[in-house]
Amino acid sequence: MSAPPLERPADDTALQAHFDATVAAEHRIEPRDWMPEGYRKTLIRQIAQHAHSEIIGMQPEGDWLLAAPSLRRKAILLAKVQDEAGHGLYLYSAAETLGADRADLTDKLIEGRQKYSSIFNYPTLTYADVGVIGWLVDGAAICNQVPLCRSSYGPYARAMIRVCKEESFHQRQGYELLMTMMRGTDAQRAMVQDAVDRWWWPSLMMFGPPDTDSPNSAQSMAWGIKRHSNDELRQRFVDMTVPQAEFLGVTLPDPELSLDPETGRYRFGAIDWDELKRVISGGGPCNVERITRRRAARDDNAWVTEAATAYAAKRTGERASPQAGGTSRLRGTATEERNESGVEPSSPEKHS
Ligand code: FAQ
Repeated sequence: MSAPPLERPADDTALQAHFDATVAAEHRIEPRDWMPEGYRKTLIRQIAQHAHSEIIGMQPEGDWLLAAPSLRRKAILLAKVQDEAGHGLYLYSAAETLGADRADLTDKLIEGRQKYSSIFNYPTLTYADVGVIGWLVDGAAICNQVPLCRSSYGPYARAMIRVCKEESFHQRQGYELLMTMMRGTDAQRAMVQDAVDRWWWPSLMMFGPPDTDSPNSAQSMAWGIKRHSNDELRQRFVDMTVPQAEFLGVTLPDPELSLDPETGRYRFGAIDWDELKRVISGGGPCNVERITRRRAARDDNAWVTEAATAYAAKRTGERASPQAGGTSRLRGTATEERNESGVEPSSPEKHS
């Protein structure tokens, strides 16, 4: 809920005061409300990175779609990967409410001017990786994203509600897959342990740099965009996951992991922050592959966007701009329309 609107035109000071009061009261900022430019830019940065993560995040698991070990596993994985695409779409739409252009955001991703989560730069070597991504990566995403359902920006917070429901389901499917493998052969148990060994530390890095080295956290928390610090969420994830690992029967690859009897929280070993920096800045095992594939998807499928844009423009009676498809694309959509409906399109343009 947004705070009641101002009754009279106000200067920037009054608008700022109204914004501050809305955030302090834990009400929502909505797209047409006044907001400080820094707030808008920070939201576009975070939401765009989040959207890019969902879309790039389809690739590691997508690699296993053709090699899933059964029809059931294939159907589950297909549904999960499609969900990630949907999450990307909600998030790009939320960024658009702030004035961002989706095609521009995609260009920025491909040109390395915007980030996506470090975790998706690691390879999926065996089918156990699919289970471990569900359990650990979706588990970490849930820890991070449930508080974002209370983010101060309305469209982002509302998108997170549905995303989190679906991520919970993803996490359970991952855990169920791993439980099944752990009840299988020694070789299957070894595959699960190997996948856990490779994904544990990168999962902890998903939460971002330590609070002492997180330039955006303080302001984002003051604005109610982030609700908890990176370290706090990382600790919650460890506390939640250790008992799950014990139940599963795997060992987490950290000899320093131990329960602190005084706090009831788990102590864990030092994270390799140099690795996070390296992966974020393009030096992870799969960064080049991920972006190359994303670039190819944008370029190879540009005609679909052009055709859809031209078709939409024609339907609303607008003139399609030259960039939005050109005559050959218009011809294609007109033919499809005629074929489907059995009548000529209503546009007065001549199509051959
Ligand atoms: N990877 O000052 P902070 C998922 C960047 S979705 C890459 O602490 P902030 C679903 C950070 O952007 C996973 N970059 O930044 C799924 C900033 O860069 P900038 C994505 C990272 O924003 C599951 C700089 O470092 N989730 O998994 C990372 O306050 C399975 C300084 O950091 C979200 O995006 C990193 N790990 O906090 C899909 C959630 N960490 O822009 C498929 C929303 C930090 O200044 C399969 N985002 N950076 O150049 C957030 O909560 C926050 O943006 C953080 C970072 C916590 C990620």
